[in-house]
Amino acid sequence: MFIVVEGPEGAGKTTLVRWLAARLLAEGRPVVTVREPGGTPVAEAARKIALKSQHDLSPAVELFLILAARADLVARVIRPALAGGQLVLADRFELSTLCYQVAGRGLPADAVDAALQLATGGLVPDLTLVLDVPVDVGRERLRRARKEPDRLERLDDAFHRRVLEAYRRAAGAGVVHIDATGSKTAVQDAAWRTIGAAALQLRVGGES
Ligand code: T5A
Repeated sequence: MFIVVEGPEGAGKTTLVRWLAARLLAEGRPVVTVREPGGTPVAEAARKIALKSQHDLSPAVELFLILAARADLVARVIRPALAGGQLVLADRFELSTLCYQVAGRGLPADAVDAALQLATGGLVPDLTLVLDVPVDVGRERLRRARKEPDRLERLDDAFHRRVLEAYRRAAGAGVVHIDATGSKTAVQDAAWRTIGAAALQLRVGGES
């Protein structure tokens, strides 16, 4: 099973991914956890440029850095883990690119779709949990956490509202929206219930 946690800045993705990994492990279900962009030496190098570069990067350069990171991560970590029957839990994946680089940066959707296909070979998550928080709530959480803002986090509220609206429009097989304005426990409970239901559906689908 391939599970992705998505959402805008400060939605609580990393917090939830860590909790889910620990809970799954406690239930005897080891999990391979990845965060995007990153997760291999090449992907970490691309991440550093995409998020920390002091140079001016065009939206296309940003896209190709992120997709280079994803192509390497998919080939070296995600596909081998899934092929070995392991559960993979990702902090961001393809939906981030559609929300940040297409909706946020304004790159053309068709061209980005084609590039995504090339980068992932068409790998689609079984379940995508989209954590929903308003832009100001996410920003306030990151401010309190004293996280050093990266290139994208420093962009204005209009950019981040476009990203959020794109997340809110996300739909399709396996996409589930979770209100992430509540407590960590409330978000964890909602995510855990959703994963349980999705796992059951996959099992039933696999047997029929
Ligand atoms: N990017 C990435 C693209 O542009 N395109 C792409 O295709 C991809 C894959 C990655 C950046 O890359 C961009 C998007 C991003 O700008 P990152 O540093 O890896 O950046 O971090 P993000 O994924 O952006 O994660 P954030 O730093 O925004 O935060 P999270 O992971 O959503 O939130 P988290 O868990 O770190 O929590 C933040 C704080 O809130 C608290 C936590 O304790 C923490 O202090 N918190 C809560 N507080 C109250 N209630 C809750 N329910 C809470 N949940 C967490």
